[in-house]
Amino acid sequence: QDCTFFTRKEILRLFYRYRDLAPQLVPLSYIDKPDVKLPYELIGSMPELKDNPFRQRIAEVFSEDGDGNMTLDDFLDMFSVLSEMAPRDLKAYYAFKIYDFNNDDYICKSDLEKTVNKLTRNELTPEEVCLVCDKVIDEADQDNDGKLSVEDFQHMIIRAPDFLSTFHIRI
Ligand SMILES: *[C@@H]1O[C@H](CO)[C@@H](O)[C@H](O)[C@H]1NC(C)=O
Ligand SMILES: [Ca+2]
Ligand SMILES: [Ca+2]
Repeated sequence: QDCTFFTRKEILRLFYRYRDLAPQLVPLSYIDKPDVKLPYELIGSMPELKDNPFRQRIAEVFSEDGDGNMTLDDFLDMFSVLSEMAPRDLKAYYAFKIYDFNNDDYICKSDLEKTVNKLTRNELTPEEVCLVCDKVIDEADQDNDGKLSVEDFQHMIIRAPDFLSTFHIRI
C-alpha cells in the first residue's frame, strides 16, 4: 500500500486512532488481517475531517467500497495522501478524483460548480459560481472540449494552488 510517508510509529498511532473510533469492531491484533470496515459516519466525524467540506467525497474516493466505509488500509492510504509529506503530484491526482463527483474521469462544469461551492463554503451566489467556473474552464481547458482532463487539471493547479489547499491535514 501507499503508506510510504509514515514511519512505523506513525502507522501504529494511526492504527490506534482507527481502533479508537470503534474498539468493539476493531481487534487489537491485525496479524490475520481481519475483514473490518468502519462506517463513514465514524470516519467523517474525526476532528481532522469534520470541518472539511470534502470529507464525504474524500472518504468515498479512498474507500474500496466507494461508499466511504473504510478498512484500515483505506484509512492509512487516505491520511498518507493528505499528509504534508505527500508529494504535490500525488495530492493533485487524488484532488482530481475527489472533484470528479460523477466519476467519469473529467471535471465538467457541474463538477466544478460543486467544487467551488464547497471551497468557498457556499458564500458565492450561483451567478458568481458560474462566472468563476467559466473562467477556470476557459483558462485550463487546453484541448477546448469544455471539460477538464487530468492534464488540464495539472496545468490549472499550477496557477490556482487553492484547489489543493483542503488536502493538507496534520494528524
Ligand atoms: C457502508 O456503511 C453503511 C452504514 O453502516 C451501510 O448502510 C452501507 O451499506 C455500507 N456500504 C457498503 C458498500 O458496504
Ligand atoms: Ca466528472
Ligand atoms: Ca479539456
